[in-house]
Amino acid sequence: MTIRTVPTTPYTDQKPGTSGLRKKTRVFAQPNYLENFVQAILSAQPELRDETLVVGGDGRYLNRAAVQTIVKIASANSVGRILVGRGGILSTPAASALIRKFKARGGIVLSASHNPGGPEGDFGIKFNTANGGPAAESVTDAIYRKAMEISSYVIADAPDLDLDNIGTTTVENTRIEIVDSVENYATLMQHLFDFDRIRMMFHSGSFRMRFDAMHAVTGPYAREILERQLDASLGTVINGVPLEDFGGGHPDPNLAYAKELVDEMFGANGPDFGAASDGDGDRNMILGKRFFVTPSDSLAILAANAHLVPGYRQGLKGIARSMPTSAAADRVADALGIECYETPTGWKYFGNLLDANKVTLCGEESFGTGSDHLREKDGLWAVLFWLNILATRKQSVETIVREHWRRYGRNYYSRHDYEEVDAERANGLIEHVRSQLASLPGKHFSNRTVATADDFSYTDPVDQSITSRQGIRIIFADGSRIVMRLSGTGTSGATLRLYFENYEPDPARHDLDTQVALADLISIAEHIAEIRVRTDRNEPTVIT
Ligand code: VG1
Ligand code: CO
Repeated sequence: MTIRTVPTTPYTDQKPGTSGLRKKTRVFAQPNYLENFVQAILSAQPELRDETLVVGGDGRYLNRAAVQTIVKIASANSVGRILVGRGGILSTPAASALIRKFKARGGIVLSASHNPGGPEGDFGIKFNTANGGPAAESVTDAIYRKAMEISSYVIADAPDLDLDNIGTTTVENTRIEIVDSVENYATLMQHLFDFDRIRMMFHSGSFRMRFDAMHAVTGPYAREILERQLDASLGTVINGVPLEDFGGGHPDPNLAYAKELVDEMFGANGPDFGAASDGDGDRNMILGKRFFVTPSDSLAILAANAHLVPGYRQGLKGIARSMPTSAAADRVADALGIECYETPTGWKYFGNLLDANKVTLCGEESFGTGSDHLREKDGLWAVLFWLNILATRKQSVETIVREHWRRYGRNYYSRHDYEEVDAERANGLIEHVRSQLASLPGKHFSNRTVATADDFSYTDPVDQSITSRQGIRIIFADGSRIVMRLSGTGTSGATLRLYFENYEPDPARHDLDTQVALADLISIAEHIAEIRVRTDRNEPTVIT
């Protein structure tokens, strides 16, 4: 076998975004585009030499070919051992689990998460470090610098791997193992949750569940755990076969895109519990019969009920939520007498808090929840957590949520996304609001008064690093908020995200329609940010 050195030139757009490099598939299909970035990762991580690397992806178009390329480049760069998910498939949480279990020095995960796949869709690549989590900014910056100065990469001239059969081969001095990531992941879940109790609930025959894998990566994991190990009836998992184009869908588990599931849950005689996950399996949506649980509420409810779950019976060390996520979890943390940390958007900011044992549960409003069992958010984990709570409390999802609101109050919450807005106009809008920040406090809007207004800046409590300009917060006297920021994960134009939160302690007012409960905040945002004129849109693209 020989190693080839291939001359190449840098691409100027290879700056890693929120969770790695995420671009249109056709951008990735350009000659040497993927190769450059993979070589940049390996050059920036010399400690991978002779050590273990985990490789896999969410199964989208280009996944298999990209895995073959990565394995050959990693072999040529003297990586000691490569663990590849069977079929080239690894969900993001399963990759995190493998890195931790086998003490790998890193992992390369191929995914554009919830963005559509296929030749006209999106593709992505991200690097996770030895703790199993997304690389910190210092690492992604180093990768970017390598990508910008690259002049060649090395690749082993080896035949393609048989990705579909468990086994070990050797390329150059690298051992390559095709592994069953489903088994490893399922074992981890068995240690956290009361599988016997959940199985009994399914055996009772009076509990029905539907899980929509959206033709994305979670299908094989969900079928094994829910249908085989927990005896949920066959057919509980729908759209369970991963497809290269996710069946033409948008593998984003929310009320807009998981329509098949939502229709069934809100239809006549729907199941008792519904859930869905995204392209790479790290997000989750939780539904009851005719009932939607916001991700922010879900985090708070998991925290309030964690003592019912074996893996968390000893109690929680702390909770962390991203800044735009509602403060519902803060109230639970208060009641439990533990700290609640507020971080910038993106899972990487939870890594230090988890590694330092400061928090046990983490969550984001964008359908992401997770814990110290991994360093990524974990869709199926959240679903099993809910199942464990349902099997213990023997109440409906709606009853559990309503009781929670009665005790802690309700944080009405919604996010409005304006997608593919002209980037210059979107930046202009944010600048326009930034310029008003100093003058907003004390101002009255209908019956609300602005208490504080700022651009969120975060000082990491562990390493004291500062991350600034993470989103505009306009906070009112009663704690209600408007948050505005631009997405870091979009692949065309800019995506403007507006987040609205209205705290309502009075149980007599817990039955309002969410958009109605937030209506005055929505019009205040329009007044301050001139969204219609500045985006040239009459309404958001997606409301969740
Ligand atoms: C979005 C979400 C954020 C999430 C990120 C990655 O980022 O808002 O909460 O961490 O996607 O999720 P942004 O910058 O577009 O708002 V995923 O499922 O890629 O791993
Ligand atoms: Co995802």
